[in-house]
Amino acid sequence: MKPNSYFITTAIDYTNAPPHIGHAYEKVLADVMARHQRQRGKEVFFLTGVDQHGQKVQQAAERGGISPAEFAEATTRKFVELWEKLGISNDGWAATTAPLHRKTVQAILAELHRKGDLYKAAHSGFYSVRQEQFLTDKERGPDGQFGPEWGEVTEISEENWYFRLSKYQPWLQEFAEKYPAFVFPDFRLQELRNAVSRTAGDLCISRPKSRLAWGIELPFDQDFVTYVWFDALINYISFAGYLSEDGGDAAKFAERWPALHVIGKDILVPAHGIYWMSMLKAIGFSDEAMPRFLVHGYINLQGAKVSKSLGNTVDPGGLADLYGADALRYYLSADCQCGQDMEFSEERLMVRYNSDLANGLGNLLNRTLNMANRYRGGELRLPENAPESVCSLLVEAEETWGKVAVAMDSLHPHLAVDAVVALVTKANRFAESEAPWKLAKDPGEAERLDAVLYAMAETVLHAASLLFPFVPEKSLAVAGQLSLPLLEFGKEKSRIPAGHRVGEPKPVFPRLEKAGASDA
Ligand code: ME8
Repeated sequence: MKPNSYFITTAIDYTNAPPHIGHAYEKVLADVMARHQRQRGKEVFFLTGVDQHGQKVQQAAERGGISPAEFAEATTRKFVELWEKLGISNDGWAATTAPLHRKTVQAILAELHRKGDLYKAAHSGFYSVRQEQFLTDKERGPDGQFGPEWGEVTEISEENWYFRLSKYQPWLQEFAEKYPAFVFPDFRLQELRNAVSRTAGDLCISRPKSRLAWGIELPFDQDFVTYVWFDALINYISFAGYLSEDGGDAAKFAERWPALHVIGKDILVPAHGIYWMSMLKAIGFSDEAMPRFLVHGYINLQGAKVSKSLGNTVDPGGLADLYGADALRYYLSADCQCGQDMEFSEERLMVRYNSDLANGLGNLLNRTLNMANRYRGGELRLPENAPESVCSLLVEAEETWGKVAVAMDSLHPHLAVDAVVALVTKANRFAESEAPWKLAKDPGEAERLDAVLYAMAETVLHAASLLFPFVPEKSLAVAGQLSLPLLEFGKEKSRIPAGHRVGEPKPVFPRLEKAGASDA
């Protein structure tokens, strides 16, 4: 990552089924980090998108009696609509049927073919339709059978194209030793190292058109399309300007790359950690130009992974309609330690929102504006010799910026939220102990009352600004009521000008009550 740029991607979601809460979790997580880095003044490129090719999409389309292109397009719309609803602020959109992507994939295939990294061979064996891969004895369970995770398994024999994955195994093993920080959290790196040391054989990167037509044709053999993973992984560079006749984009790619890839725990091994890393090495990326991985856990429902096939899905769009997009964003980003699994609970969503936002920031905003309007006609002023308690709250507000930055840099957004919540809690306690409603009755305390109201307003502004990446609409609503712009890193020390007049309080965070019925 270049010092002034921040390139973040998510996985691209399969378009064989509509989005679920796990997809929403990942996009919100990446969005929070992208928005935070924009506040830091970084040139952010946030890329997300959809994985439109492959057997899963072809099969789903066949079941629906429409073409794969129509099917992928219809599901893609559902993803696009959901990301709009959730305020996902992606700068790029990776849809793998786009001509630019096809061109990039074909150019890379042609290059690998030219340098002898691809070869054609016949293979017969067991094939998992669900996972779209040949299986080996390693995949058999203790009973000698292929488990249910592989779906329907059939024995087939066919010629295909292979990528010399094994050629890059020694390099990858060494790389993982030398650069342990490239995978977060640590225990996933260990998992990857183990997998690399067990890697044997090459990667089949084609499917005969007779079996699967819905993919990108190999540029050197028209009877085949590209294996969906080989195609999909390339999105991270094709939509960032890797291949472009236009020199402008190539320059942008050089500025942006390498990326931080936000992915779920199921796709580090082998797809990203082994295939993608080896592909990048094969097309000439140096060790310094290798990406980093933030590997998040799963959202579970009653302990089981959310998935359509288990029938235990929660509809993220429905939740956003019911509770508001920001309530869902807040819950997903504040209530989960990145890297760990999370048990989805509507109850928890409401508890976190009500305690941190309705009773916390909302209450602080409301009482600040009420009292500023009642006692001071809405005008704020910080007297020169402010009392110690006021100075200490203002210092705490400023120090929270550093705590948030450290938490975000160490990929712990929930700790960033904790730091802001602690600040708001302190400010509410400060309000209780200073009791401005009492100060207002004593003309001798006029200066202290000014200082207390000022410190409360300033804290609201700091907290709302720091929470902007998490709850952007709500933060803007808070700033609107203060009649002030949100603060950004580097400008966080600016003081509210003397005589500034705040607006009237209107509830920004109405308490959430159990509404029920959000199951899809
Ligand atoms: O894997 N909780 O697509 P996908 C949290 N197209 N995250 C989850 C999840 C859950 N219950 N279920 C899935 C693919 N995810 C490929 C990616 S990238 C070049 C190609 C995450 O739709 C999953 O881990 O199955 C992945 O990061 C993303 O959602 C898309 O999953």
